[in-house]
Amino acid sequence: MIGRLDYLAALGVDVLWLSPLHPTPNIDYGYDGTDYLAVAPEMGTLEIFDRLVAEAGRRGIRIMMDMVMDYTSDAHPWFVQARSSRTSPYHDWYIWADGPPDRPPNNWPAFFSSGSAWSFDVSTRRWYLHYFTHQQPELNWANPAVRRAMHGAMRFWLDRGVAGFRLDVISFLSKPETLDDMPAELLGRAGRHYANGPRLHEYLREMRREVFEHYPGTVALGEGFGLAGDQALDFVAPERRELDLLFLFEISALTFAETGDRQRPSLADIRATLKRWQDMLVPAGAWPTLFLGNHDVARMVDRFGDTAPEHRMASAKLLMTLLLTHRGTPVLYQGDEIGMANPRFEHLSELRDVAVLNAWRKVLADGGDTAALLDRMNRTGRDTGRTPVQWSAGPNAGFTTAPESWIKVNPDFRQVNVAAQEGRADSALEHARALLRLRRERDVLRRGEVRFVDMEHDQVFAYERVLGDERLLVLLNWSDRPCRYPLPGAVAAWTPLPVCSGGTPVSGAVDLRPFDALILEPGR
Ligand code: TEU
Repeated sequence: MIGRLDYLAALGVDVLWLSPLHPTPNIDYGYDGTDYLAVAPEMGTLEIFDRLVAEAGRRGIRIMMDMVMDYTSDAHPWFVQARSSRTSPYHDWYIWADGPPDRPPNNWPAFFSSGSAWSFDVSTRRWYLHYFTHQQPELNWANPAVRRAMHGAMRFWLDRGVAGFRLDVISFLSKPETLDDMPAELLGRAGRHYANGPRLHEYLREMRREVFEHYPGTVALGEGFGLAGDQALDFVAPERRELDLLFLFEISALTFAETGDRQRPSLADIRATLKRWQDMLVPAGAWPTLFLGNHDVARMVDRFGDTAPEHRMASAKLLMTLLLTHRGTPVLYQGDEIGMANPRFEHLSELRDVAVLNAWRKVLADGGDTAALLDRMNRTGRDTGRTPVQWSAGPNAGFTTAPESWIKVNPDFRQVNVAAQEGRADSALEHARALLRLRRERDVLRRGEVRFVDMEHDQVFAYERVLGDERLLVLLNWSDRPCRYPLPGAVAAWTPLPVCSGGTPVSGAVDLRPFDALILEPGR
């Protein structure tokens, strides 16, 4: 990572969000940690971590950790002690329930095809709760000792100079009021039942008081999994004194059909959701968080763009233009800046996500269709977004000098990689760099009001950014069809900024090619 900081500085990012780096059995991509105050040996040491923070700081980049406080690994010493006996002082650090060993306490399901959210522990002869795999037991945040330990862990890393935290499934910390069965209609959307428990805001306000308030300038970015957008202000309105930023999943959810398979979201839905966030958050002094990709979903160019060879890079640049010209804090996902796309996995054994391995086991046990599972995982599986960043056309795309990487490198790395795009003006990489530079130079892109100048057009997303007398018009032809788009008449002439090479101005309009992204300012 230290060796790649110059690349990130040249890209122009401000904060580097690291996936969990604590010691872990690696059941779930490192989210299942066994020591909050240490670095996994395969990742480095605390001393190396301190060097990373210092080296990043020298380049104007701050480090954000991913704090997983909803649960621990079942190999965490706390859980090992908790399950050693009902009288262990750590027993109440987790969520237990009594009942016969052949019937879980209720119908709650676990994510990742892990069956029931309860597992029976033979040593204590009690059930314990886990929203994810059975190796990820839920912490009992009603226990003040758990909260104190978590606050201590956060202060430990803040004292080492981190910028703050991405707070994993922060919406799940407070458990439902009762252990009653959840309504059948929620079984496929259990996150709704697990999120926003009765004491959640109490815990977040206490976290702000006990931790963040003592570290000015740090950031609490919550993962609002299972939250509805209209609950956002309860978390990020300044007067709530809870979180600074919140990942809302409404746009991400547009790419999932009811069946859970993938669907192409409509421009109308994306536009309406972005407008709702602006209208809801900004007048209340809150702030949107913009993202299209992360480590839990397929690549953004597959989900929101078009991977046909003639459209892939144009659509990748269009998506990056949206992220970097809309109002809010943009969170970019590694590799999206060069237009990385889903690989094609040829066999289930190439996949690493525990959710897939559990589903595979289930399909085999039920005599189901593994080919159908593979096909679906190639569209929606989390592994599709986790293949190594493609640095070069060299072995393993320059990601590792090991004989092979932990997960397959997308075979297109020989054509799509950082080295091949460095310095090429029309590349996705240089486009992202130029947009980040523009964003630094133009306050209107950071703070300006968003005006949705056209809520009807079925292929062009048009919006303005306005701050005082600064004004930019953004036109995104979010389709594989060309379009002549009329320019707003209020301005005598519009001048395209060089950062986007698309579009051909014609009198009073502009001809947009498929996936052209254009930024214009009033003519000089
Ligand atoms: O994700 C929340 C979560 O449950 C998602 O993985 C969700 O199930 C997925 O996006 C479905 O599309 C966080 C982390 O980002 C994820 O990597 C972890 O696996 C999960 O929590 C448990 O910590």
